[in-house]
Amino acid sequence: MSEECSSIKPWCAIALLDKCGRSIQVKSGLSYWEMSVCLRGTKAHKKCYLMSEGPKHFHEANEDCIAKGGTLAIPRNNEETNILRDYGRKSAPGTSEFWLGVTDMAHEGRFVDVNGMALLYSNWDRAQPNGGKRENCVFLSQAAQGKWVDEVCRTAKRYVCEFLIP
Ligand SMILES: [Ca+2]
Repeated sequence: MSEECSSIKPWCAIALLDKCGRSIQVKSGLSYWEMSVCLRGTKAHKKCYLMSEGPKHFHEANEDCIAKGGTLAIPRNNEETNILRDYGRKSAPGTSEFWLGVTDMAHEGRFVDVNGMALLYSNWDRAQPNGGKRENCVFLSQAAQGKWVDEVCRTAKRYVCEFLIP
């Protein structure tokens, strides 16, 4: 396990695998493949998604993910949306809504990710966003097949953090 993974992100690690995918010890002279894995949560390409323990307001959820070395989850394409939905169903059964790292707090109507970057992918539900200045945070709706809905930020919801892995 790398220093960075063990100290900052205890749920990600570099596994040393042989060509058959078996975990092996590091020995000098032995060839191996490095592979990123998620010890907790689930993997989507170069990120891990991790479900929160409980519900929080958007700002608290955002702070919690940052404190853990990640951000609120930002699905970047339909494949990531599907991975996130499957993971949400398994890790938080019965939870239909969880916060994503998408907001229009800074400029009403201009939704960006929590890093302040423009969105190259969005997945709005029909007639969304519709909350105007009152609703500046975004949740994923399992009931609406993973579509996005804007919502009052001071609503307590479960959330998923994402962690970029090596
Ligand atoms: Ca808004």
